[in-house]
Amino acid sequence: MSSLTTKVCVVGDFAVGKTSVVERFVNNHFSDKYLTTVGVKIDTKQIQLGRENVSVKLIIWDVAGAEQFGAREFAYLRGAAGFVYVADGTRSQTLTSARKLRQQIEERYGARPDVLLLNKSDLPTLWQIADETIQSLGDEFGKVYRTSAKTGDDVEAALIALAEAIVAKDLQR
Ligand code: G3D
Ligand code: MG
Repeated sequence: MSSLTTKVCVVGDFAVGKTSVVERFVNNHFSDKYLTTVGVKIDTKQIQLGRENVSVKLIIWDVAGAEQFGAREFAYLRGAAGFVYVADGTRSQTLTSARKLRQQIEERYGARPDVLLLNKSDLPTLWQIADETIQSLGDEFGKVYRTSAKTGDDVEAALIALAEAIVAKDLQR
């Protein structure tokens, strides 16, 4: 078994659920009492990828939301091996923000493995993103998941998919 430590950054608009998704993944817990993250919050989580027989320590940077990243936010992203883009499925403009951010980040740091989380899937009656849109997003982002930090749905699957993509890229070098 080989091991690897890797930095991933979680980015997206205000209140899409970035901090909640990380809390769910790291501590398997959901709380609706978060304060807006100031600047950046860093957590770590060790996972085993059975297929690749690799142990991965993810260092997860939860970067506070902004539609347009400034110099400080971009500095936080330096050295990231992969990105978790988060949008709120009940607010379609947050998907536009995630796509813009992805473009900006790619221009600056080059292409990196990524996943898109359309979060708050536990709120189907408020959902604003059509299935066809979700399918076409698969051409843009590495993988797309409908997640819920509240129920835990697909949060772990999404983060594991990202870790697998990072490991696959690492093994190519
Ligand atoms: P952010 O870190 O992207 O800014 P937060 O977002 O994790 O702080 O979440 C913003 C709000 O969305 C919080 O509610 C949080 O409880 C809620 N939220 C996050 N993920 C989900 C989810 O999957 N489902 C539902 N229903 N709500 C979610 P408040 O009320 O504290 O603003
Ligand atoms: Mg936050």
